[in-house]
Amino acid sequence: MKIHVNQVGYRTGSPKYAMIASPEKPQGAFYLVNADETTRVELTVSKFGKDSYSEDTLWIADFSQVKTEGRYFIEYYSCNPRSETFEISSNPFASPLHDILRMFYYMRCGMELTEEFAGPYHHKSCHDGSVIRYTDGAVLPPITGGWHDAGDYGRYVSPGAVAVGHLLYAFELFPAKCPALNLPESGNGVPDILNECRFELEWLLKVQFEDGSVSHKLTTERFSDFMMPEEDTAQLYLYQMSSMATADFAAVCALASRIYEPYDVAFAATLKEAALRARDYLYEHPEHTGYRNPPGNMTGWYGDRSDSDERMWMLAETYRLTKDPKDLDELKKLVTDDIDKTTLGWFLVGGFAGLCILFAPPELFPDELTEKFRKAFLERSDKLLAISSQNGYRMAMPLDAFGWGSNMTVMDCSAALIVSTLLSGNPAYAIAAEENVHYLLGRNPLDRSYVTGQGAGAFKNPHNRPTASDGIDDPYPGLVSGGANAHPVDEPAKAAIPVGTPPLYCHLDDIGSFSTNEIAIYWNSITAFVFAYFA
Ligand code: 9MR
Ligand code: ZN
Repeated sequence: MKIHVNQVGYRTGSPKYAMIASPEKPQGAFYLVNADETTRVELTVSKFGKDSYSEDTLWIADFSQVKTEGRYFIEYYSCNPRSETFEISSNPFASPLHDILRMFYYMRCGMELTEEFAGPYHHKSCHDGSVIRYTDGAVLPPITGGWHDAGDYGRYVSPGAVAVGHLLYAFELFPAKCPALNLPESGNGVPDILNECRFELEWLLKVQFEDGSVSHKLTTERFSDFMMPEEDTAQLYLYQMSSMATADFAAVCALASRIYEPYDVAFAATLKEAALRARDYLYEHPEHTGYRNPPGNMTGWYGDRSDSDERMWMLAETYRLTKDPKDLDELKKLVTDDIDKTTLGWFLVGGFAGLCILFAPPELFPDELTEKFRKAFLERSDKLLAISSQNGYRMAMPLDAFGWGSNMTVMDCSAALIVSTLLSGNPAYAIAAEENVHYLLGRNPLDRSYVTGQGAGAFKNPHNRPTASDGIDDPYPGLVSGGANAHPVDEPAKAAIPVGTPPLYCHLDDIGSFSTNEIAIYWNSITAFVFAYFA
């Protein structure tokens, strides 16, 4: 028997469940015990039965009625087994949110991370050599700044734009929740989440070409071996444009222009000018220009089948910024019945258009357009509510969605549910979103918290080059793992996880497992969006 809990904590006022996996009906009672073992409350336990996501036979213990703050664990039959300990408190998610947001500082490229801010993870400046422009072979001066994408040291435009998009919308919708981060810029009068996003935005501005189009990525030809970033001195290439990168760039620069306007008028103007140049390029080039790695280039592909959703996000943001009627006309044409309107992913970005339109000042966008997005969020969320009530771990996430980076999908489902609560006032959606947070923080068959440093079972071996090379046992705090992947492609995971393993068991905390245990900026950023709502 195993008792699975969120190992960080539950909010005082929220429903609180522990999942008990046991092939047989438990004969004894379950108790919620406070950590100094002075109080014990017997819990009501009900049978769930066989869970399709894990194939575990589950019982669910309900301790929603306990509202006294403190540290607790759940115990079976006055002896064993015990769950990990956790907190019940008004805001258990503030500490993980801080670390999840501060992760971006550790990902900064092209500047020294000093001991003052990076502690033991300090390292020298990196990736600051000259750059070859792939299209014509020209040698360019260093293009520094931006965040390393993930466990590799590439810098890719669409993933970077999407990560900034998550963070800026977290700031716009939940400003009071965004904490101070102790950054080199802290104390300059600008909220730290904006200080951190600016580091990426300044880099994005450097990879726009003269004609307004935007490079797809700036990387070496192939992934480096495990080494510190400053040791990776292979030649950097600024690769060719893609329409996906150009549209994501235009969208996030237009969004950022409106967000930074109250803090720095000149920066806002620069962002606006860059956004409109990228938009105008795309007006002149209506065809989808996909990205393919040229011969010899083996770094991340980040391909996309369609750029319609990226153009839709761009036009929503540029229209909101400039009120140019042409943008609205073109936007309306793109908002078809079929286009995705709710996803905040790296290749489906329709949800960002949704956030832009749904939370704009009233009357800016026509009602019938707003209504299409509202309906899409509510319909998706109703499906997720039904799914969550039908599986034992209460995952508000489809069973077939456990691929590479599934924790992003888990958090994306939560984000859609949160938006639906904001739109409808119905708390049921946010409650389902919170069940996914419990999964992320350890309430799963592996007892694994997918955020480093958060919870007794937190994963420790992210596929992350500095973690492999810095000689420090603990990884950076606040990293979100890619998560369970029912179709792993790396050797360690393929060896450890037999084909047909139930999705919730398909994770390996191994530094070599890039398809289940890598880290990425946009996995952290969407998690930050969700945690900013609950914190
Ligand atoms: O996050 C990406 C995931 O959705 C894809 O399935 C996977 C394979 O194409 O690539 C992931 O992105 C990786 C990128 O290509 C390179 N940097 C590391 C990213 C995270 O694994
Ligand atoms: Zn670097």
